Parts: sequence; C-alpha cells; structure tokens
Amino acid sequence: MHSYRLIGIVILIGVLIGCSASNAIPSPTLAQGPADTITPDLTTTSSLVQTVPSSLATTSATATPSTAGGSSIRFFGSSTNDLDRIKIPLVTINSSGISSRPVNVDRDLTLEFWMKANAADNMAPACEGWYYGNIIIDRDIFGNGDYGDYGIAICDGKLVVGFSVGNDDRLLKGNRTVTDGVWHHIAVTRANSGQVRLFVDGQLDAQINGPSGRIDYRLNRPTSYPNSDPYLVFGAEKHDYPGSRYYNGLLDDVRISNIVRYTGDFARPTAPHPVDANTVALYRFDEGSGTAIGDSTPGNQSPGVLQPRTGGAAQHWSTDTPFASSSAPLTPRAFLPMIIRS
Ligand SMILES: [Ca+2]
Ligand SMILES: [Ca+2]
Repeated sequence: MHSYRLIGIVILIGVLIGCSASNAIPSPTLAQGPADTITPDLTTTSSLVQTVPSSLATTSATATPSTAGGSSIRFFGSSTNDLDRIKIPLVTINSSGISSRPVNVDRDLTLEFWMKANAADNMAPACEGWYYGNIIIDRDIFGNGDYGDYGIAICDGKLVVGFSVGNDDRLLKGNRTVTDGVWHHIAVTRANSGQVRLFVDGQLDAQINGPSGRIDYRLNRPTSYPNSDPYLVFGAEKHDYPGSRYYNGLLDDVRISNIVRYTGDFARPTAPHPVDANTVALYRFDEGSGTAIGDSTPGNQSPGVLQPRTGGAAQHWSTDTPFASSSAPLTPRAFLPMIIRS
C-alpha cells in the first residue's frame, strides 16, 4: 500500500518535472518544495538536534581517523555533571609538594584554536559576562579572579573574552559572527599590561584594556571546588553552574603560548600550529579515539582528559579538521533527510 503510493508520487513528480522542462511552464509547487528543504528553519533544526543525538554519534563513530588530516574534538553543548568536556589540570601534586604545569600561564598569554559551529547550536544572547555565553574555554575560578581568571565564549554568535584580576572583571566583545558552520582560526592575546586582543582568521576583531598583572592559578589557594577550579576546561562551564550554556561544535589544534604572538593582522594559518620555545601547551586532538588528551610540547607536560557525555568517547572524535575538511557534517545538513521525510 505504502509502496504503491510512493511510486505514484515519484511518477507524478517525474511527470511534473518532465512537463516543466519540456514546456518551460513555471511550477510553483516544485519550486517551493526543494527550497523549503534546502533552507530549514533554524528553530526547527535546533529542536531536531535535541531529539536525534544518536545520528550524530553514528557520524563520528563510524568515521575512520585519518593520520594525514588528523582529527578534531566534537562537543555537544548540553551535558552537565562534569561531562562533555576536556579537563586539563593546572597544577601537579606530588611528594615534593604542589607546582604549576606549564599550561598555568601567569603573565603574557596567547590562546589560539580552530572552531566550527552553527548558530542554531549556540544560542546564548548578547551578554555582559563571558560566563553567560556558550563557553568554549573556561579558566575560571569560582567567584572573584584572585590572581586571575578568564574565559572565551559565544554570545549572539560572536566571541567574547573576559579577564578578571581580583574583583576587576572586564569583557572584550567580538564583532564578527563566527557561528556560520565553517572553520575559523581564533587568537586571543593578553599582555601583562592588561591589553587584550581578539583575532578572527588573522584579522583584528576587537581589543580592550583589561586588568593588568598575573593571571595564573595561585598555588595552594583554598577552594571549595577542587574538581573544577584548578583546571583549564574546553567545551563547558567548568562548575556546571545552573543555567550555564555550553559550546556545541568542533574544536581543534589549541595552542597556548607565554608571549603575545600577534599585535596586528596576520595571515590565517594554513597548517597546524608549530611548536616553538614559547609554546607551553599544544592540543592537536589527533588521538582519534579514547579519553587521553596529549600535549604535543616536549615531554607532554600538561596532558588532559576527555570526559565523554553519555554514549562514550567515540562520538567526540571527528575527522573534520581545518586542513582536511571531511564529509562529516555539522548539525543542520545532518538532519535534512529527516526534514524531507516529514
Ligand atoms: Ca571567577
Ligand atoms: Ca587536530
């Protein structure tokens, strides 16, 4: 019964296409049909994302990691309970006491990474604090910044970058929309003088005078949040503060440096970030599986851990990278078949 109806529809469409082509008669019905499926309503797509996460997992899990193109990390933006994120300890505790890992940068700093995300998956509105956005990088400590804390998030489709020293909390607001479903190279520089600059694809996007002075995590500081405060976190609000928003998208090749690398526009990189003397941590995310996150600087001194959301680690690995874009789609295109079917 169903197949007969389907065949009938196919024949009908075929006839209509045939008529349209041979007689050049405009067909409003046909013209509107495909257009609706090509440009799905973002709100509708977003609701579909919530209901069919398994298809995303399949896309990532079945992709074969390529040694040539490497891999990136996929965050899903919804999990709490310390999941769906990467955690990198800022300090080491051993028999000789507590010490900083190299990633615990104290003064001049450059954070660079590649991101790919869609607007419908990162809906935080314009904000006056990075902690209200869809958080990509979180080096917060609960409450005031003490020596210092900082974070990078998406608000209204643009990046925001916040630095706090003591109770001096300042926010840089980006201008360019980055949630357009393509890879962007992001660089944030912060000088000990307080100057903060944001570069999108090598172009200066915004700058502010932030608070000056050291911004590292203070060793031996007391904390009620030992499982989140002394960590650098990717893809989540590290404290799972109620109402927080999380980054939903891809992240790759995060390089952290102890200098201000850029003071003006630069050419968008065409290859993964190299390691040099000022690179204090580099996360290539080329492992392709599992939960260990290596630091590609000599000695792997600031490694991290992927905390998968429900469903396991495989769904977090993607072969879609800035340098070898694969067919693995982000969310909207992934759900076209569902929209057509309905
Ligand atoms: Ca804080
Ligand atoms: Ca990579």
